[in-house]
Amino acid sequence: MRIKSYFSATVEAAVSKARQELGDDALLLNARPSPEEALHLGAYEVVFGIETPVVPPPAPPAARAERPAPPPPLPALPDPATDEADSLGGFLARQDISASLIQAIESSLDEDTVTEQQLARALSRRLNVNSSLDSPVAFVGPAGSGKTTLLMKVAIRESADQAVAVVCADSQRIAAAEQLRTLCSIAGLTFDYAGQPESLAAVVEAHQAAGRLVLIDMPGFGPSELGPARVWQAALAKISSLTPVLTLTATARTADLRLMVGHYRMFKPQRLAFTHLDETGVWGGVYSTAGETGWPVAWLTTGQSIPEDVEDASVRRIVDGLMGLAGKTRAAAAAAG
Ligand SMILES: Nc1nc2c(ncn2[C@@H]2O[C@H](COP(=O)(O)OP(=O)(O)OP(=O)(O)O)[C@@H](O)[C@H]2O)c(=O)[nH]1
Ligand SMILES: [Mg+2]
Repeated sequence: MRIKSYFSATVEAAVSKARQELGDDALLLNARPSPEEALHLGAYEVVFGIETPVVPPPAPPAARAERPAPPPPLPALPDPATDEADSLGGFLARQDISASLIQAIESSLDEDTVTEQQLARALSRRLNVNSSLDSPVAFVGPAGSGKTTLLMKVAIRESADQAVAVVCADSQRIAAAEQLRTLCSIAGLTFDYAGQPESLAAVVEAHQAAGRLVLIDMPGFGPSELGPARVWQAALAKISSLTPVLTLTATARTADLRLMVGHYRMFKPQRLAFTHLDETGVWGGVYSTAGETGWPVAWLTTGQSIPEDVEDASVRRIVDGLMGLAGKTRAAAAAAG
């Protein structure tokens, strides 16, 4: 599969330009506002994949020709303005996939002959998912990353199958506990507060003993709050079979997510969750963080609505995101007016 970008003032104009050149068989992989460095080419970028070379139909056999002439080689599509987007590496880089993963993916594929399915398989190989819920879960991560919202979505969904207790360990933010207590009372969930690190393990164990799945809401710690972060990490370490879920915003850049992973590694995350996927079409941060850490992705969230906007992560969904199927849907909607 070859990949080529077209830029224009509107998605429709860029798509029509691409269709004129590539025909109807070319696959629309992504449509989005142009990156800053390509804005001079047009406000929107559409990315097309061309699965099979467009070869001119063979000339009718000459009366005396004994063997058909070999098909001409695939003509190159030189376009200095879109040079970067024409390569597989350029496409992956635009998705903000980390350089080391791009290198690994490129070296496992033959760029000249690679099909969309082969690329999807190569991308899938580095992903794990796991959204099972059978031991206490603590939602850790940067301030404002969507921990509490995700916890409530998961708690309400899971409460259909088992008893759930929500434990608030957020003593940092004023009214955090009250907000969560109110949400739990509306949803009919058991709520408890463990404002002191020393009390956390006992509170969790009491709910476990009562047969409840315990979901723990942790405060977010900034880079300058390493002291309290260590204290709470030690408190979490006392809970047996705990699953810490590092909750990150999918809108952050891959490099920033890597910093967050470094910062929160002390909590020994066993899973990842990504929020705010409704606000981005770029999945490289999700992919690179999961690929580089090897931690399974548990949940993806796509909006503020509790409990609707959450889904169990699947490899297919993440790979589709990377290949631009979300963009394809948007472009189709835009083209339909
Ligand atoms: N658009 C969108 N907004 C989200 C999503 N998840 C959470 N939010 C919003 O993001 C904001 C922060 O979410 P919280 O759940 O309070 O984040 P938090 O990590 O608990 O924040 P702290 O407790 O302050 O560290 C809220 O306004 C949420 O409604 C999502 O997937 N998409
Ligand atoms: Mg919170």
